Amino acid sequence: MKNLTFIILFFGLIPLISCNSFSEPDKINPSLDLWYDKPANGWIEALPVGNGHIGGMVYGGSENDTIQFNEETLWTGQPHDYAHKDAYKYLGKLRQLLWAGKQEEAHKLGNEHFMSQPFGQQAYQPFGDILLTFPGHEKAVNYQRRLNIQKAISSVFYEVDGVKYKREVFVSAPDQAMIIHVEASKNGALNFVAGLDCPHNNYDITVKNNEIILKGKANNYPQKLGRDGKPYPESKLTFEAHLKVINEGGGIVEKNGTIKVENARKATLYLVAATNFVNYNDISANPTKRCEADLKKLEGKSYETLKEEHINDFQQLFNRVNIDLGSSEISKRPTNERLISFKTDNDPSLVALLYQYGRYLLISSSRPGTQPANLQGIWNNKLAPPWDSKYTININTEMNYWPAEITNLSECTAPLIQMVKDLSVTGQNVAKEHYNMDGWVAHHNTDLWRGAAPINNANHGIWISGGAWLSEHLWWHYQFTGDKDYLNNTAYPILREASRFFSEYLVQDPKHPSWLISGPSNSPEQGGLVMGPTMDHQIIRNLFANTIEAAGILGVDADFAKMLKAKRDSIAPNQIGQYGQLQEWLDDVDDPKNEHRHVSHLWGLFPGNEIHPLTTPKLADACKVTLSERGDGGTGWSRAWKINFWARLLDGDHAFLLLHNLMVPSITQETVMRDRGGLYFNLFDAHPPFQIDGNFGATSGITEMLLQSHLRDEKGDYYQDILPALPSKLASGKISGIKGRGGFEFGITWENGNLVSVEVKSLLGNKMNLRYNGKLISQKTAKGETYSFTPEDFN
Ligand code: FUC
Repeated sequence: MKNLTFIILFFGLIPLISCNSFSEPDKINPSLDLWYDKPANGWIEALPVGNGHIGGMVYGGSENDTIQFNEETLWTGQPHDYAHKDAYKYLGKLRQLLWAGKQEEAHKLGNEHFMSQPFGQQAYQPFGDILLTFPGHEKAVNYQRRLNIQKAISSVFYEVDGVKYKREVFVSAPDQAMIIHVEASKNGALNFVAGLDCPHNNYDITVKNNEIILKGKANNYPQKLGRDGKPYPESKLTFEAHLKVINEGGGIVEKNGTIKVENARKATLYLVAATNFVNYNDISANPTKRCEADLKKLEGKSYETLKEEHINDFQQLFNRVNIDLGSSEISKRPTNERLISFKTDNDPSLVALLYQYGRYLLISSSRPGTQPANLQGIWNNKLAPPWDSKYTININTEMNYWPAEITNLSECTAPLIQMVKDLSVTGQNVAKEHYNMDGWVAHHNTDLWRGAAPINNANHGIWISGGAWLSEHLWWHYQFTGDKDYLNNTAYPILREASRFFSEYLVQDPKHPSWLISGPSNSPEQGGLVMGPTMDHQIIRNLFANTIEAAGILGVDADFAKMLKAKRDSIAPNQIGQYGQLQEWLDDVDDPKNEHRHVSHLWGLFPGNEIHPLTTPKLADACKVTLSERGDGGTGWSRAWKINFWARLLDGDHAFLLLHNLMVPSITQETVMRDRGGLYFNLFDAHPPFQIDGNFGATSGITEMLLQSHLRDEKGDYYQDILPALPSKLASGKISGIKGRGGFEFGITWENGNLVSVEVKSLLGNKMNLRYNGKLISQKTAKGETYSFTPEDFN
């Protein structure tokens, strides 16, 4: 009898036990949580989640929640060759006009005969919205909304009539789906309606078997005709998403294209999405089959399993780097409040949060097999997004990938490498049609269809270094990984063919017959078409150097490399002008009052490596003059670039000033082209409007304050410069997991502005040149070994 009472009591308790299993929110971590006490007021306050394939922006409203979502391949347009047939016939004439000082005529001729067909490229598109309605929840109290960037989970907590509610949203890479989990602390208290919406003109929503199915066809490009009056190719991508709802307790009703969950305790929703896109040249996939296959893989997996798989996968990348810059009481406030008062506060953990946020955003928008992060990563809610949310490759796309190798996310570069590979094919035809030359070339933008011809307007669209700059990233990947198979099979053929183009393209400068120059081109995006902008020369010099070195490592193409070396030595050098500035153009025409956002001619300082205070002090001083003239403002990405410049000039405090200028709240949602960069409350970078490059550029810039590895000794081994530009505002801290060229991984601790200890793991067994405060430790290393040093070890 006693036993029976026990059994009855025990089993009677089980429902209560499970009721009580509702888990409370974790403690806020000021370096790893974005959090707010209100739902998002508009898209740029929503919180981003993603797996490179699907992106979501979670608004977190208690009564009405919206998750706006994207799929990486949903663009306007179709496979298309943008090259302008026989444009090359005008190349000679363009050069003659520019040499004769007839720039306007050159622009006219360029616009008539030399531009992409049509003039513009296509646009990245939003996919749809998940709409969740919780009747009566407008009364929510104790509301909290957050994004934990270490677990990559966005969540919402609140209470209504004494019942606690929780929502979690993440996008899983291993399970290729967005997962939404909703839960109440009381049995039967969960009631909501789930629906889908879509901004495109042609779509259809049906409901069956607990699934809402959205099928549609992408809208055409928002404008019918390009600037040349020619029509944009129509859109041929079709898309499909399935939202499946599984409830625990209660029931489900399908009604009017929605699913209603009644009197449940918990429910999990799965969103899968796909298009018919296979690659830039093939759109033959079946989105229905893709969605069904993705959903099938989820069958039988509990929410807990999916969550665990997601966290494990995400942390395998994210947890490689830890940063601790200290925190204080004020770091505990909501993120929007921290951002507003950052201008006066000492809140270094907000810097740490922004730093890791850049890594979070890269992992969430760029995974092997996906498209690279575009101007907005993977997050876009507009049918006509700013600059089409495409790939601007005269700074922005490259900036997206500046933090990838140095912050231990080499894998995330795979989509960029694939894009360059595609461009090396489409760009071959552009090299033929526009220049009648071999190799490949890409201009200042590209899209899903890998357009490589000059777009928009001759005055800035004819810029020939897009492919060459992207190729620098292929070389970086080798410098950091030492992967010779990759160098041989992927990188080298692309570098070689990019170099082949420029070896034919460079032309003798009539004023300095011993110089080779580029042109027609421009210094992005000002001054119009010219012959010989400085930036082109710096980029081409690096491209040739990387190609020559790669050929040497692989033991191939010795004659070709010799020819490149001779040409490289003749490329017009950097010049210092009348104000002591680095000249942006071949002629000394810089305006000291020019505050243009692009500082292209400092490419050789960063991300290039040919200018540095230690190796070329005069040129480095000239860069300082230029930077001082340009000022400490600009668009979000412009400020981010300047953080990196000042770090390379070894001026940590000035670098921090730029970081500070980037970390100002940007309140206006829609302002375009106002050089007032900053951050939105969700810490997205504001050009404005939202443009993700500034986030990535900031993460790169902070890393450059702590470690630089671009200089080399006479044998070619890299110097690892420890704390080369430490700002006084970040006087104490530690970081682990960041990487240097040559395959080294670092753990660095510093206090009161001084190094305390450094640990170096040698990943490839290369010689190590560790430098701190001008002192050097130079030694051989064994692969896999870790070496520890204190300041006293440097001499
Ligand atoms: C370039 C920049 C703009 C903007 C756009 C996407 O045109 O000059 O500022 O970032 O790319």
